[in-house]
Amino acid sequence: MENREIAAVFEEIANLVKITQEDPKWTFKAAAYDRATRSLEGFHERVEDLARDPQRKLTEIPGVGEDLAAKIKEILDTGTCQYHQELLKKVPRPLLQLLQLQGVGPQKIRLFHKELGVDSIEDLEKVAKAGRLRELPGMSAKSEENILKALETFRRAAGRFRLDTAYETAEMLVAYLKERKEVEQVTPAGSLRRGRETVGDLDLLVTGSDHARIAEYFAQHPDIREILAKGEDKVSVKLKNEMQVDVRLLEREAYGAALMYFTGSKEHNIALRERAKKHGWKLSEYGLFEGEKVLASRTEEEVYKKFGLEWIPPELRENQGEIEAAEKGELPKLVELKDIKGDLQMHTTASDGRTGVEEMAEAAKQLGYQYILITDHSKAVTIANGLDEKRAEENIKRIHAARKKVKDIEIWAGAEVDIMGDGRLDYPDELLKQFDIVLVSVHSRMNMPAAEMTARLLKALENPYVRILGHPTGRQILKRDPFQFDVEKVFEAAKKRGVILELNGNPERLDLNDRHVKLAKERGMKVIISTDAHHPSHFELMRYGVITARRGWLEKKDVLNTLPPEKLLAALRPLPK
Ligand code: DGT
Ligand code: CA
Ligand code: CA
Ligand code: ZN
Repeated sequence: MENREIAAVFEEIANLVKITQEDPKWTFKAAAYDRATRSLEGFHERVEDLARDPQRKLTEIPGVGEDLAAKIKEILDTGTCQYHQELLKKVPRPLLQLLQLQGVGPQKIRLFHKELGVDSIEDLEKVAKAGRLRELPGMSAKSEENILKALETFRRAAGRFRLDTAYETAEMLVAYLKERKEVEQVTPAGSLRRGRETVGDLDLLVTGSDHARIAEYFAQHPDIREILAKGEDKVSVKLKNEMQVDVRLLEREAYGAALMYFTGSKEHNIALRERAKKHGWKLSEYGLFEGEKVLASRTEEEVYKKFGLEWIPPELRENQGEIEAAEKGELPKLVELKDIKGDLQMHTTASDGRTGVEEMAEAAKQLGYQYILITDHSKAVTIANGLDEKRAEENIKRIHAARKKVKDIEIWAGAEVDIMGDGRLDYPDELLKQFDIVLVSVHSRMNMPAAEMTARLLKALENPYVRILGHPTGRQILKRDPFQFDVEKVFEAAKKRGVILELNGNPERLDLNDRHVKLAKERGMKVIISTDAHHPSHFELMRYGVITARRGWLEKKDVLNTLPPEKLLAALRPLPK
């Protein structure tokens, strides 16, 4: 069992305690479970391994006392916990779904449930549309409108999963399938292979010697909730995490054609089929045919070649000009994970990160990075324990001290400085000038009208110390829409001033998104890809940033943190004298 699965149970307990409020000490209890949840999510080793070690104790985990240690043990042993189950009986299941709405927490859920008898998302939608929420204590017409917006976002997102969730699930299933000796190849296709920011369902393509037996084996996976269809060459299932998986068993001879077909996108496939038609050919999941004759089918390269095209990387297959570029031999040579030489946004225990500067630096070195930029939050972000001026100066000293301890990597002192509502920065210039690199971003008042937000961003970019604009649109995937502003204007101003745009590679954000990244490239701008790591393990999220950059057609030269340290510094906006 993974740490985050245990953490998820604790998180739900905390929410249930806050919704029911039956326990006389509920605030205390909820806080304890909240603390333990965070601590489990950030714990540096597998809790399951820790539990197995007779020399050690679960109470080594910060925020975990005897009582919570017993609960963890129970979850590890039985997969569930009595206390959690009892709490669940007190709350209608669909009510908990409300937690997925942006800006709706346990307190509001309790309020809606108690005052208006809301038991589900559907109920909430009804009372919100009837204008009944605004009358509740602590609510207003504005907060009611926000709930309606959150409902709309939720409806749009329903049934889709974040790229990282899909990736992890696919990796787990691929490993499971590969355990069987009958299985030869397993490749995730569909939107996952194209690296889309969200994935509807997983499409796994399998070749092997005994289809029926492989299908039988797959259908026994313990994470399957329901088998939707099972034939000789296809199994469709719904997993316990609600994700649908289509497993297709294929013939080796047609693997390339099938891989192309099921990778999509549909638009890309349609464009290729049109091309086939012009030649009097037919393209299907079984191959490229002229009459009965197979022209190509075994590998993707062969099929593309027959069309006179270079092989097209899956991330580009959206019919956005990639076929034309392949025809001219002008496909971009896309940036790769191994090109990345450093990470330029991360947080430490000074603000809301979970480890210190040295641990982050050591971990970065392990990845072969040549530099990192520490960017703890500024004071306006109180929930992330942002640093006031005095603590920021101490943090700079701490970062400088770490340089002496961890060699062979540049450790730059930076900050993620908040852009205030009026576009001013959260720190004065006297402090800003002490950082090596200043990154700025918006974390508050994201609902302001577009014109006001545009002015706010433009004002922030005027500050001569600003060198990177962090997560420029503020969106959180499947959770929070981007804030509204004039993207073209802000890009133009950033370019003029030499401010680099961040592609925040954290899969919760992917901000800039693929289209904005492509737009930036078309405007002749560079980006940096960062992970916004709060723990060394988050450095791995770089892969999602790189995938998104690839979807935006970026090459190595378009991404500044592929440069060695001195070249990167030279490419940033020059600092005032
Ligand atoms: P998703 O699952 O919604 O994130 O998106 P995809 O792209 O994975 O779509 P999915 O799972 O419906 O189908 C997988 C691939 O199969 C898709 O990318 C292209 C191919 N495909 C599916 N339906 C059609 C179709 O009607 N025509 C063509 N040409 N290809 C299709
Ligand atoms: Ca799919
Ligand atoms: Ca599918
Ligand atoms: Zn941020």
